[in-house]
Amino acid sequence: PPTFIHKGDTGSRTLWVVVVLMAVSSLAFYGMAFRVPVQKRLFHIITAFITTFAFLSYFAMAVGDGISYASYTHTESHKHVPDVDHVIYRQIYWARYVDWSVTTPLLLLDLALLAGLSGANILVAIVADIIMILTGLFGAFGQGNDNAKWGWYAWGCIAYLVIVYQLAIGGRDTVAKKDSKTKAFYGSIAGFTLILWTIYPIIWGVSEGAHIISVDAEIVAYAVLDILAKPVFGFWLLFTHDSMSSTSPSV
Ligand code: RET
Repeated sequence: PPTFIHKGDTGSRTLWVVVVLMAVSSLAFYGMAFRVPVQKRLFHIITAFITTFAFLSYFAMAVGDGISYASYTHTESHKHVPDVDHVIYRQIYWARYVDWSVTTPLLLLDLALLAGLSGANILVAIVADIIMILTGLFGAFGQGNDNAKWGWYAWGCIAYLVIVYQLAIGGRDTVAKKDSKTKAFYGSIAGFTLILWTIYPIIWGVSEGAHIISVDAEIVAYAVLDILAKPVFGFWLLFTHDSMSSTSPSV
């Protein structure tokens, strides 16, 4: 008989906590947007949209929408007995990928505008980002073929390296022409982002990928990362940006 792997109480509670945190930070970001001069408002609007999408996606997952089951076969091998194949159905929270496909490009836009990245560089980073998220989605739904699954993962990691290159090399080169405060701030917040973002494919590898950790552990791990990558990133960006006189988005 098939086995079903799904969230428990910890997962449910965690999802609701994030719903509330994303809602509260969205309201704060919209509030902050009204209080800054319109020339400074682009960062606020982008950041408020990021947590709004996250709020909607977490609301979906908390009420049980945006979730499907993907099956895989687990083969049990023992000496002297024939192998036994178990079909396992594990929950896939695909609402995440809908969220990420919109919000990670917006996060990159925040960083790109801070650094003053060119249009071409911004587009390359955003297209690589969309490829990265969609490969993760295809890999998560891989129909039991491990080679295909890790193939998708490999394409996603290559796309991620393109993003790292644009932020670390491209961003550093363009921000070098700006004032020292912006330069230092970009170094810190882009560094924070790259460290954080690198943990996502690791979590994916042990949850959707290799099915090592439970669905609850997966929900908690992504929740912690999402709170750091969206509300914490957002407050840090907006408070710092508000206190800087010279930095405004370069569009
Ligand atoms: C996947 C799997 C394929 C390979 C790579 C991935 C990277 C995902 C990242 C996600 C970042 C999400 C953020 C969400 C904000 O709340 C898709 C897991 C490289 C970097 C920042």
